[in-house]
Amino acid sequence: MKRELILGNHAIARGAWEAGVNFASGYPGTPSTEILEALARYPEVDSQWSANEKVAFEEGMGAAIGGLRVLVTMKHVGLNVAADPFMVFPYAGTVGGFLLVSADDPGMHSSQNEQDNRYLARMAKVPVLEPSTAQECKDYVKLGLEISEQFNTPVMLRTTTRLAHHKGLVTFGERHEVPRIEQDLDPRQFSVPIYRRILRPTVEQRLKDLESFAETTELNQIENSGSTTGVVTNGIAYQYVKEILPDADVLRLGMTFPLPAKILRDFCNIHEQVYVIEEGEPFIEDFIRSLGIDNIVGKELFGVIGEYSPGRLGSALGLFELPPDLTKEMTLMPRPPMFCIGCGHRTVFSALRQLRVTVAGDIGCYTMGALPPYEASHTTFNMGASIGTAFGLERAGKERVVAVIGDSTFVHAGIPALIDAVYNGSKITLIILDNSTTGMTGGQPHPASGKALSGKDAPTLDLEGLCLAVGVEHVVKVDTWDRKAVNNALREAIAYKGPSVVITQGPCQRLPEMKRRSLTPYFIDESLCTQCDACFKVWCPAITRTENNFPVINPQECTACTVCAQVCPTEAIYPFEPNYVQI
Ligand SMILES: Cc1ncc(C[n+]2csc(CCOP(=O)(O)OP(=O)(O)O)c2C)c(N)n1
Repeated sequence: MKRELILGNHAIARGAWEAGVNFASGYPGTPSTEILEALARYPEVDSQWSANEKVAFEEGMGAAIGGLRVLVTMKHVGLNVAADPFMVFPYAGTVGGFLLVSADDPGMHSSQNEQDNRYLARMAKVPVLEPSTAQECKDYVKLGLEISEQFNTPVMLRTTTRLAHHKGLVTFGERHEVPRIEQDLDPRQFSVPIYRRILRPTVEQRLKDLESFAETTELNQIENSGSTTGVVTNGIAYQYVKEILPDADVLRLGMTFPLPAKILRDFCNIHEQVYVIEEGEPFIEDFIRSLGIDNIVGKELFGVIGEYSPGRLGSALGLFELPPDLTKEMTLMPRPPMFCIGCGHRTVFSALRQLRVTVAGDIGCYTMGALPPYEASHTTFNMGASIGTAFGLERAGKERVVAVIGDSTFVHAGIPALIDAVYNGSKITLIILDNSTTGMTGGQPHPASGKALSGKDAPTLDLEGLCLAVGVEHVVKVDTWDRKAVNNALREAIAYKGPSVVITQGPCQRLPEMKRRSLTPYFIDESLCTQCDACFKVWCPAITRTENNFPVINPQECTACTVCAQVCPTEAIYPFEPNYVQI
């Protein structure tokens, strides 16, 4: 059998393919995105990006009660969006296997919060599997789907950033086609609350059955070397434990909900001291304490905030000193996060800064509008929150309130809020930054980009038509690189008597097919340059200085967005050479 060193996320995709998954849906979000991107390469699986996580979950739920094997992926906060169906689905139960991948992000590498979704699973009474290696990322997909079918329940596969993005050796297997399970849809199982009441005891019985299963499943394993020290661990932390405490006895929990009370009791009883080493919240630890066991050490030593690492755990245990923080010794150029070269969001935030309006921001690359040099976006909470927050700020008496949202985020969660703003008589201005992609997560297509996950053409949502259809009377589209047009459009929209929308258009310059806006980069003619530094205030990383203090544009990086040329008072910036072609 072939063995390869692959990403945890790619192993999950491989596991889904091998396990005969027929349908997969999700919404991009770090650290989950690569799963569906990899799965899309297998033609046997019908894989798609959905408009948001709730829709992805519901589509998966429909496919699973229709008898297919299903994988649904999302980052941890995505499950907040999908929480409504997630809490209800277990009552009806599934027909085909349904596996939800919840990718949590301890350390908030790319997230708005730290959130341990095992609590959401416990609330929904859904079993949780937690792989520790790339091989298990693959194998647990099949096991999870089998548990799902055996107990008729959705199952959560919980990963964390380091597990999702680490590489490990994985042995590949063949795909096993799983025939669709034929079952008529009985309204008594799948509809109205009156029937749900009848189903309620089933949920409790299933949980009891799963508790018994947790005591016997091979997902939970003890590695015994006769030590007096025991470690209870899970997920990626298991790999760290093996590195820093190679001689300790280890109880590795591959199933963390429901937890095996008897196994935990016995393990803690036979060890003098037990460390509970789990990234995130004290989920396992609190359960052990609830059993009346007190010879355990956990969060008070290892901490609850951020990611674990062998260094962090080893120094907490006093096994070694962490080396001094080398970065503190080095003088690095301060480099705050920046818009990419040629990014069309730049003009919008310079205009907003000048207009001195109140701006409710959202989640995407444009979140950086809150940072220097712009500092023109005042709030960021969760996806889609800009419009509702702007509405509330207006109700609280703020004038000239603007909401800024990306196209993917607008489709994800902005549309109902815009409908509401119109319905409730708001006069906010909404800016939709239409770069034809989900930029922040690496450029995934969405319903307004005209492409599907497969790369094939798809119907393109008409953003302008949609805004007009929900009742916004003032809707304007502008070229996002045209500074004057952006400024004028914003001024007019903000002055408009009712709600208004400005759609700033220009594709993300990081999209492979959009790499350069034109093949001719721009150039600064020193004979015309007065060193006024106006071009520097565009804050484009492609513009640096020569030894003689003249600004200079790196032709390899310039995307010919033209914004610096537009601000130059002496017209010293123009295309390098009419027929220039980059080599
Ligand atoms: C509920 C939720 N799902 C997914 C994400 C991950 N995520 C962060 S920003 C973003 C969308 C970015 O796309 P867009 O709004 O079009 O802005 P762009 O980055 O392209 O400027 C996504 C999917 C998240 N933070 N929260």
